Amino acid sequence: MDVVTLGESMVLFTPETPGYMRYASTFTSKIAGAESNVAVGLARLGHHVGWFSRLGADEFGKKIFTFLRGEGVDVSKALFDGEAPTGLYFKEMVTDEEINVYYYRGNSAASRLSPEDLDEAYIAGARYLHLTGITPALSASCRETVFKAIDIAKQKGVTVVFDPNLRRKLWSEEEARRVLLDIVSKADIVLPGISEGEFLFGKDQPEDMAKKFIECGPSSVVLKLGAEGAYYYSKHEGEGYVPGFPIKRVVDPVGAGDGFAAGFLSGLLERLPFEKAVQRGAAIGAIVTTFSGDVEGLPDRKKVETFIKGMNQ
Ligand code: KDG
Repeated sequence: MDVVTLGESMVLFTPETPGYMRYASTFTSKIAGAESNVAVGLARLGHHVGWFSRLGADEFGKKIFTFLRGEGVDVSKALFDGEAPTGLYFKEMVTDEEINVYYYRGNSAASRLSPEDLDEAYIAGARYLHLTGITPALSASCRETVFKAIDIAKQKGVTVVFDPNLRRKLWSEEEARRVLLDIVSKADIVLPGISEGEFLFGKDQPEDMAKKFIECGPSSVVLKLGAEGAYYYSKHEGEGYVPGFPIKRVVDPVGAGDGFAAGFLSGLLERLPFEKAVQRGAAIGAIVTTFSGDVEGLPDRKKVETFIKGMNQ
């Protein structure tokens, strides 16, 4: 495997009409979950990627499994749990500016993921282990799973890539800060958004904030700056700003960070210069915002290359 990732995937329901969900009568169902979004993004770019989690042994679990397998993600390590349901998530597009998410994932099958579910050889066989800060927020056993996966990766020389993906609805600020910083200190590469950096370290300029991340332990940090692009700092690859890609209209920003992670990781896998890997991340993040749904806009190689070329002309 090029990349192995783990974490909860859910069925996503979106009302077919804008406005408050209480007035919606028809919903579209899609697939979501930060880690599987990244996996789909990498698979579409032609990489070998494995994702695992616990899914409910129910129709929604089967829907997620089938979808991810159809996208070319290796799901051979995914587990079906007969004791708990697949988590659900609703995305309410009230207006272009107001988007709300509602989770129905407490005690879901994925929240029962535990360290015993980890296949050491599977993780050890990957070049990168991708993790997010969503999984440790789900339950104590999920948190232990994340730390055990990091231990395995570190013992086996697998590079740990961590996206803090702060989800305030899932845990208290204090706990989130403590656990996310602990994971940052163990990761090799971190991909925070600027607001996550502010949450962890307080308001700062990107250069100073990046230094604070590096002082915690990682060798590289890529700070996502939204429409402004990204700032990266790497002990071995230098530093710099990568401009954002202007787009006409943001349709749905959810999933842009996962697209960024997929693009960036694919650049590293292809041994592109670090700056070019960040640029590919920024390009895919931008493309994703122009589609409704968390994975629908993830591009194939031709599309992202054309997009980057078009913007650089
Ligand atoms: O990054 C997008 C994810 O937030 C979305 O797909 C759902 O995993 C999800 C979550 O926990 O919010």
